[in-house]
Amino acid sequence: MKNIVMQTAAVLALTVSATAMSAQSEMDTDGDGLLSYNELLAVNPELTEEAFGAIDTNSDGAVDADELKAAQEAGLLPA
Ligand SMILES: [Ca+2]
Ligand SMILES: [Ca+2]
Repeated sequence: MKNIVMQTAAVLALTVSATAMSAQSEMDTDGDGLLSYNELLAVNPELTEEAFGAIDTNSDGAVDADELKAAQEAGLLPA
C-alpha cells in the first residue's frame, strides 16, 4: 500500500514538472531554448520592446528560463 502511494506521488511530481516545461517550449516556437521578442509577443500581444528589454536583463536579445522566471515573479509577465 505504501508503495502505491509513493509511486502516485512520483507520477504526480513528474506530471507537474512536464507541464511547467511545456509552457515554455510552447512559446519557444523555433525550439532554440530561448524566447525571442516575437515569441513572447505571440503569447503576450501587449508586450512592448521596452518591456522586453526590461525582461532581457543581460541584453542578449533573448529571454532565457531564469529571465522568464524573474519576469513572472516581478509581475512583468503572466505566470
Ligand atoms: Ca526561441
Ligand atoms: Ca537574455
